[in-house]
Amino acid sequence: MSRLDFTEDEPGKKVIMLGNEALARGILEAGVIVGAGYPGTPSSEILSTLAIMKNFYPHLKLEWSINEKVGFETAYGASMCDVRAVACMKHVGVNVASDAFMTACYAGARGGMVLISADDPNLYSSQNEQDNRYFGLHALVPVFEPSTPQEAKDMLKYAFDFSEQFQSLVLFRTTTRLNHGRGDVTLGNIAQIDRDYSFDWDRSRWVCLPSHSRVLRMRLLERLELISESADEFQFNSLKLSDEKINGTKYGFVTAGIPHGHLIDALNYFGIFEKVSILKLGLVYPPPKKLIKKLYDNVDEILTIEELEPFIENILKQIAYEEGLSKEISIHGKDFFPQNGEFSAELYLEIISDFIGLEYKRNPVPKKMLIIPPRLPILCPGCSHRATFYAIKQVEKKKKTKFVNSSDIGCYTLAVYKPLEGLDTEVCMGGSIGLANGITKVQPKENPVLAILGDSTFFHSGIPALINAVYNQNDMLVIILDNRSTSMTGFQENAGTGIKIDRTPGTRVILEDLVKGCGVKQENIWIQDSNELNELITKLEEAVDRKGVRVLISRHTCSLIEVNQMRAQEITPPKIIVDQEKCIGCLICVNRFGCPAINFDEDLKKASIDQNVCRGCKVCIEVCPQQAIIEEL
Ligand SMILES: Cc1ncc(C[n+]2csc(CCOP(=O)(O)OP(=O)(O)O)c2C)c(N)n1
Repeated sequence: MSRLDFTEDEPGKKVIMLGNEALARGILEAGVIVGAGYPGTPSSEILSTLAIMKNFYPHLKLEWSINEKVGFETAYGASMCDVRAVACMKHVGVNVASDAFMTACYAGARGGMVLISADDPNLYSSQNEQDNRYFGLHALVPVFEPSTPQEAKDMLKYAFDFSEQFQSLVLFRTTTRLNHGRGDVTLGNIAQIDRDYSFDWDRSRWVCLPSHSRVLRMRLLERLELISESADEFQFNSLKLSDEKINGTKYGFVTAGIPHGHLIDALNYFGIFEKVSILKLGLVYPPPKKLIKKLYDNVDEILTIEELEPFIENILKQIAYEEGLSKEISIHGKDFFPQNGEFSAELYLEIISDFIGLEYKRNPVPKKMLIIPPRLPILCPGCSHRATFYAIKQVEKKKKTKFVNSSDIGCYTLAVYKPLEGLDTEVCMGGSIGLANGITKVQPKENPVLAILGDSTFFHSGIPALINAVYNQNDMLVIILDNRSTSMTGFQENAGTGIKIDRTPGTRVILEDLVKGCGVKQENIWIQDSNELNELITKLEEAVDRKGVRVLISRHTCSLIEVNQMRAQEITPPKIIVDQEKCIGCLICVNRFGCPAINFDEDLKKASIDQNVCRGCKVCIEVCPQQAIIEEL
């Protein structure tokens, strides 16, 4: 395997890196051994980059864990053995890990331990836009936030030293722009940590029963106090003071993370960078009180710029109150910047000009700008999920009823849009079966309740909800869309494929055995290839009619993976065409099935198949009532 730049052992070399690659590099340079987590945008490339690095640094022990709680615990178990360890996840993953995190913070870290939370302002690929800095406040754990890929690497490397120095966990918050942006990064030394790793048999520390945890909580508070006292010296905090006034007022700004770079650009745009004071935080919690007081002493008005919640703003206001300064200094934040979304460069110019009272005219939109029409996200051509949702619709129609389709998070969530409109709920991973437990208790029986989720999601958090359904006799039909992949987040392997993160074989977990193990009766389990549409409809009908907890595994490899496998084996996919003689222009294939490979000629009133898009799944052959869609042999 050829080396990629981010794997080089060449300190001083400058490399352009994705933020997540820079984070992985920071982990490598810190001498971390164990890395675990669960995929989720925008965090996924951190562990997968480490998996590439493992080819050259075999000391790395990595895994895709089954969910974020297990990922966090895997890393924390390693920390108990004095090993440096990292857990990586997206912001909502921290909700899943929080049960472990909220108590692990008491005993703290032995080997340096960092939890990376990749937050997603603007919900580019998430179900909410929660601000996970509050998890640090909640758990009394320090929160770091970097502004650039270089800083992300350096700050993360330092986070492991810091964690060991204070025996504290560190919550490392990034946002999508940092994770998925690129920048220059200067490579550093790759630390080799020479220690006798082994478990520390200290029950008073690791057994968190009440009598121990009362003591541990006092230690946690003492630890936070020590960190607070050192926060002013934190090497990634900086204070730039200016004595100049603008229109008779001395202005100060406080930022952290991505907003810092945007602020500098905006100040330079107005030519006022030298005229304002700026406090940049790398450690956003606990706050550096002396630096903050210095800023208060130097300015009249402060604007805090942070994406999502007024986290820093509230801390600043609290300190001003404690210092008796709340009437003398005005601290702004969410009265200027929104509490939602990601801030555009334009927004900084508008708001900063408004805050200071500067002239600013919005840049006119160029007349010849390319306007891209808004398009809904759609399932891929050949996606087996389309076949399953189409089959569900057919059974619904046959039975002249409406199902409650309690669903989940994965590629299949896109089936919410026309023409499939196959989802009625989607809240959080595993929520499909969880919600169905409640819906089925009260919904009239003429509306069968379906819980529809993917294979990775079932492994992640569907299992307890299924056991709950069996135990409590909550009638439902669970449909597991087994495409043998965690496709939505980048085709990561999972327990069902049995391939580990470094692509070596692990032990495969057989989905149907698992379902049976959850207590579902053998006669209530069906397995069907999703792309064999007519058989799928037959089995679905049977499963809908049955009572109790039933599970149908609709199985077909993700079409993107399948097409790549075919290419690798130089297999040409079947060529599917429309027999123009037989096509009557009924539009069922377009308006009800909705595969993007099928086109319709409005003049000829005939369908056709775009061979550049079609993946040869053949499902549309069974969709066409005229038998006009055929395989060209
Ligand atoms: C708690 C949590 N962790 C991670 C994610 C990110 N995520 C969204 S869908 C998904 C998995 C989808 O895999 P699967 O269920 O197999 O469906 P597929 O996309 O393959 O159809 C993940 C990891 C999330 N939304 N919530």
